[in-house]
Amino acid sequence: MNKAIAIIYFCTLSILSTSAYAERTVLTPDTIPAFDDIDVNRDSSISRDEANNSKSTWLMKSFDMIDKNKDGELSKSEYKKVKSKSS
Ligand SMILES: [Ca+2]
Ligand SMILES: [Ca+2]
Repeated sequence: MNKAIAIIYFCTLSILSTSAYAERTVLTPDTIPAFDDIDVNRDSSISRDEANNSKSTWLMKSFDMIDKNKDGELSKSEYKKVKSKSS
């Protein structure tokens, strides 16, 4: 009995994690937050902290993808490339 419950539990878990993964592959949402709204300290780049504070799950997930030169910051030009791709 307990074994059956455990199997159901793990099946449910794997289904949930699969759908979460599928969501992560979405590259650009319908609405991308404005650069200036995320760049809180106005240094013309978006830090990881600013991305996390933006409440945009898309931005948090896509941060590494957008950061082409891997310096841990999103420059305005890096961000613009994503925006132009979506429109
Ligand atoms: Ca900034
Ligand atoms: Ca960068």
